[in-house]
Amino acid sequence: SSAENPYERGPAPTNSSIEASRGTFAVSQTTVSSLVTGFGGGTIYYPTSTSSGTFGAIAVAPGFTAYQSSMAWLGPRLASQGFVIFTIDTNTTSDQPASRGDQLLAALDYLTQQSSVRTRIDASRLGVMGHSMGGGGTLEAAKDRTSLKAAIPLTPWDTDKTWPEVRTPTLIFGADGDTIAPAGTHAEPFYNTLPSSLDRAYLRLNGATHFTPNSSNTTIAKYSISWLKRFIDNDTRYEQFLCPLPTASLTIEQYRGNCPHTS
Ligand code: 9J3
Ligand code: ZN
Repeated sequence: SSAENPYERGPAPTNSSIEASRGTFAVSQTTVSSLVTGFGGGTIYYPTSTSSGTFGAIAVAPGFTAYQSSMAWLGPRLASQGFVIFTIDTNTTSDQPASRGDQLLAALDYLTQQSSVRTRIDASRLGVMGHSMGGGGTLEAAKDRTSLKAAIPLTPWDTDKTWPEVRTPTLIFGADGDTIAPAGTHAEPFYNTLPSSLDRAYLRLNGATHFTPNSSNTTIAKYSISWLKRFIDNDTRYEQFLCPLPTASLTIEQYRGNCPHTS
């Protein structure tokens, strides 16, 4: 890590390093029992080596009727870039977004205070991600805990359409073909109602559905890695992938955001 930024981890990034199926850190994993309180257990993916210092950590929630397995691809993909990733199950698969938000925060507390990897984590650098109702839960968690450093809702669903309370840098993914949480009534108003002064971005996936975030996806991965590196690690080496704003492509129908970033 550099003298300028004690939180940067791993080598200088390139477009191919953020598109790769794995980063440079070997990853181990450990299971958390469903008998814990506050959430439904899960799997922690973490860099195996302890020689690079502590890491930022992110809890990841699934959508309605779904399990941690639906988000499992993000575990090794993100942890191998230098994060501790906790994919969780919810108490019940029908829990609503506000409950999923509380469960994401309970999972982060478990991770930093009780888990077997707690000494590997920097408890001041935490984030949340989630799919669909778990994406709504991601916004709910950020609203409830403004100290979070990054939030990434993936094709989010919530009955609350307005998020002016959020203070956490937030990257929202929508999908052009989403008929369950249509971007025009979920992801887009969620983005539009975040404070305009906030570091925020909206990426509308092209040729995608509500369930695109449930399988390995390079566009989701590369911009999630960049967002987490930029705002959890304060790693400005990744600013090049976020600013100037990405242009439309085969996989990006639209990208909106503020640029340059303020935090
Ligand atoms: O995948 C999701 O969490 C979908 C949200 C949904 O189906 O809401 C309808 C009740
Ligand atoms: Zn609201």
